[in-house]
Amino acid sequence: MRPSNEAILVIDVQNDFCPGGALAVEGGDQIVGPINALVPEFAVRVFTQDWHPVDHSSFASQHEGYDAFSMIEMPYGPQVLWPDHCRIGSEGAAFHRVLDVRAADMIIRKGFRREIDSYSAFFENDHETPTGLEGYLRTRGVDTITMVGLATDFCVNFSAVDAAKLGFKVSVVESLCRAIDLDGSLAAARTGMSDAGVKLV
Ligand code: VGL
Ligand code: ZN
Repeated sequence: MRPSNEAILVIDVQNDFCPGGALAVEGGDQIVGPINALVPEFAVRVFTQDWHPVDHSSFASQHEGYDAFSMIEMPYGPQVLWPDHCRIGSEGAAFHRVLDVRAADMIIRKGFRREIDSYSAFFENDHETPTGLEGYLRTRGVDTITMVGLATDFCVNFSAVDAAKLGFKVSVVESLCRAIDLDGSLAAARTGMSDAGVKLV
């Protein structure tokens, strides 16, 4: 058992990010068993769930003439347009059936406002609207976070960098993450996380 100041953050281990899903990440399902084995070592256990309304502005289907995986300028900055995924209440938004969700203390949903996406578990993509997770972790006495899940270069990356900026000690277990890797986004994410003081283990 790890000490009480350490939390595990399990990011977006949902059907749509696993093989067969709407935004499948290669090998996404391979990390589920090892994550189940690791979670019980932690005193504080938070899972995240990407959770979008059917008309979410990050969906390419909402922007005429734009294809999935193209870029668009949003009021809060550049945004990748995605295939429709993790629609609220859908099977795709459900956690992978093998993931032991019973072990979670807290499940935080993100991306539920139509106008703004949220990769990070801490702030929406404007980098200033909080999700409330910082307060949850601090009031539980957490100062150190281990992160695993999907996808390495998007939600794990943004969550890890934000947590480090907030002053948490952050480790990302790369063997328990899988990447989308869009145009070198994995390499950029690894550099960005290292520069932010995130430990890649
Ligand atoms: C994610 C793209 C869109 C992720 C979520 O979990 O990394 N990526 N929504
Ligand atoms: Zn999403």
